[in-house]
Amino acid sequence: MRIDVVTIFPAYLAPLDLSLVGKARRDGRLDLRVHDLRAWTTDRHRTVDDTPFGGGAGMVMRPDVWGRALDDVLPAAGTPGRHVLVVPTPGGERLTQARVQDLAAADQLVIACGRYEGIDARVAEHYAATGREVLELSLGDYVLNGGEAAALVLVEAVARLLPGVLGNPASLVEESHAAGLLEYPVYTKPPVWAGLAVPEVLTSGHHGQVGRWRRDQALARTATRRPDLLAALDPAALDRADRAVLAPHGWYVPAGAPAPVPVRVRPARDDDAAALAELAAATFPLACPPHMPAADVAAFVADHLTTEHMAAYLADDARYLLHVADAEGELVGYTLTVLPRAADEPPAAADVAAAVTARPAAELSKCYLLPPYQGTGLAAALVETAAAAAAATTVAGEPVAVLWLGTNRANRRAQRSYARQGFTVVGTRRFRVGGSLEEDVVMARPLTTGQE
Ligand code: 6GU
Repeated sequence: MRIDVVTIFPAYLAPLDLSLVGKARRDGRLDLRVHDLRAWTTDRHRTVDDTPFGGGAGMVMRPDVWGRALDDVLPAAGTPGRHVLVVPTPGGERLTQARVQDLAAADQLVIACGRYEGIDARVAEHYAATGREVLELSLGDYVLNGGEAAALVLVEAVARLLPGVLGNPASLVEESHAAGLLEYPVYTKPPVWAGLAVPEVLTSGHHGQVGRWRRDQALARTATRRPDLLAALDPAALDRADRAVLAPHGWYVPAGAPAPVPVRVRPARDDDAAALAELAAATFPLACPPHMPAADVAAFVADHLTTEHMAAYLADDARYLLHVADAEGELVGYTLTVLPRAADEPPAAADVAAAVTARPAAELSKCYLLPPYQGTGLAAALVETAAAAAAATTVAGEPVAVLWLGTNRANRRAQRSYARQGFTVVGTRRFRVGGSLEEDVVMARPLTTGQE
């Protein structure tokens, strides 16, 4: 590959004689030429800049000087091969590994390093208009004094992808950004340093477990440091184990979605009431057994799940806890937890709760998800949040110690899911849906408070 760098500071590019890039040049894999822009000036002072039209601070690089330089360095329009004019500028497209890979496949890069306030805008316009590929690139959201540092970055990033430049091309496969994820942490000898031991799995000799651990670390790091990269992942690249790692970081892969989605489980707010009612009306029928008359289902929704009901639950936070799964503003799941009444109040579901325990028990009355989110791990996150909130409440000075729920006997999927979340079957109950009297399985799990 050939790379030409045009700059008023050729000495700035001296490091490109060193290390892998220097070796690639000596080996003939990279034909790198650095040009002094002032060679194309025509005046005694070798002037490359002038004051900006329209006024303002600083100086702008003259298009006539750049035009003579680039006409010499770029091949004529229409020359076979891919010749790219790269203009580093903080106003350019953000440089990514994907773009680096793309540029590594070109025949020639001509990097035009601007200084001062930049190069007269007609330069990029002219070379694009005459059929050249022109690419304005930025390293990131900060300002450098000129394009030279960016040229160093680009040459190194491109050169290491050229065939034969890296000693071990396998290291290109797993490195950060190659798979759309940040790289896992790496360790070497000694096995204990500064009191810190290398993670045990890495010395175990289990290649499968090492691979899984590294993948988990890469996913977790990406979730915390670069959530923007997760949002761009293809779900086809995420297996079940990957999804299980992402869920506790608040990322879920709903069925049919083009990418993982960040979902926040949070207490419901008063202004969620209408959206909650809509979600409840959409999800409740899906959990009813098929033999249940539609009219009974509709009656239940009208009697328990309207905006007014939700507003009433929200207003009575001594009795009800509502949590929602908020997917970037869309409610995709919710729980309703009913706190126990004090001993001197008429017992609500005391028949069931008493069967479970003598201690205060809260009822997980509702836990529903939109179908695409079922099986994603989001139900567990909702239940954990509801359980933690219930455990943090007290009734007549006693902490709520049990979370229980009733779920339709026919809904085996729900029962399996609750069993995975620590619930065991403790009994049955009758549950009225409109005119239908249904048999529920009652399940319960103990709650631990933060202090225990
Ligand atoms: Cl490519 N040039 C300059 N001058 N500043 C930058 C940059 C480029 N990328 C980030 N900041």
